[in-house]
Amino acid sequence: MSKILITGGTGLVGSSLEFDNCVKLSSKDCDLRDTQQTYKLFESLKPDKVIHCAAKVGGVLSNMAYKGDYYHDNIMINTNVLEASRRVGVKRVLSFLSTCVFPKDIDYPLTEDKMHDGAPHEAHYPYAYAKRMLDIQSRAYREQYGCDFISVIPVNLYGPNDNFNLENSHVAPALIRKCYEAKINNTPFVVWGTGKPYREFIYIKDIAKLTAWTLENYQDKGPLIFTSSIETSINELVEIIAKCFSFDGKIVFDKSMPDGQYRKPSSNKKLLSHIPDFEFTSLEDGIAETCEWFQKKYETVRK
Ligand code: GFB
Repeated sequence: MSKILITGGTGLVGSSLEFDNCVKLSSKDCDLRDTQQTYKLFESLKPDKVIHCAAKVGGVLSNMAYKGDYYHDNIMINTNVLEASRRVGVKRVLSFLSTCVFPKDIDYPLTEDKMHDGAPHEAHYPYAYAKRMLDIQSRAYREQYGCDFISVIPVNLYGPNDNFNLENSHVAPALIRKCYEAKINNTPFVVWGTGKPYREFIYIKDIAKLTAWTLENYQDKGPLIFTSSIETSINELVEIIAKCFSFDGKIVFDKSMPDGQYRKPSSNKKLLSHIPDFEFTSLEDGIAETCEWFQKKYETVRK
């Protein structure tokens, strides 16, 4: 049976993945920014397959505040993980990118082949370029060494085990926490920006299923976008979350906070050409499950 190594094993994606004979790494096991530590670890574990989820991640404000860290940490982690995998002869690496890799000024919908066709949005360009290089490194290693390294591009993820920190989390976990706390403290529910931007969201349980399928079955060389292609405005997300907590208090839009990119609609044409009958969890159901989980685990969630 193949031994599967999951980097970022305690993060939102890594914790959702279940395989027999799998090792989940966290930053406590190894600092993947450190080349020698990474090589040593891969030499001792000698995995057959790697699912590379480890990254420095965060929401729009954190990406804007820590540009150097987002670039450095991600470019080091990615370079080290792919090179260590090549050195120990890993048979397949599946790396996670993000739809923020795509160019800012480009015809919509975003498709896999448009990744390098222009500059990414300025709010997250260091993270975006570091993630784009995963695609370049995978392609270069495939062409020079014959490595079977692929990548997937999920839209905005959410679900249990997310990071609920208000400064550096993504929008869904941030709004779940803010709405819940506004409800129990009888205070306003504060939303960043105008509420007008659109995002596509994907539930973490759908990501787990799609990842398992891709690791075993995907035979294409290029990246694959994971999305239902349904756009939701931040306003609509606010309403869904407010309904889950029966919140009927005041909702305030803090326009001093950034909106980030207005839209980034992406195509699931390629995904559905491989898995035509995949059933996505609706945003209403996924958010309801996440709110229920959050309420139960409130004292111990990552925040
Ligand atoms: O999820 P998010 O931080 O990142 O923000 P991006 C999405 C939208 O939600 C923005 C709004 O328009 C925010 O203004 N928003 C409203 C909030 N309230 C909040 C809040 O309390 N917290 C947060 N965080 N947002 C990230 C990239 O972009 O997407 C990353 O910066 C990564 O690099 C990630 O790719 C998936 O969708 O704008």
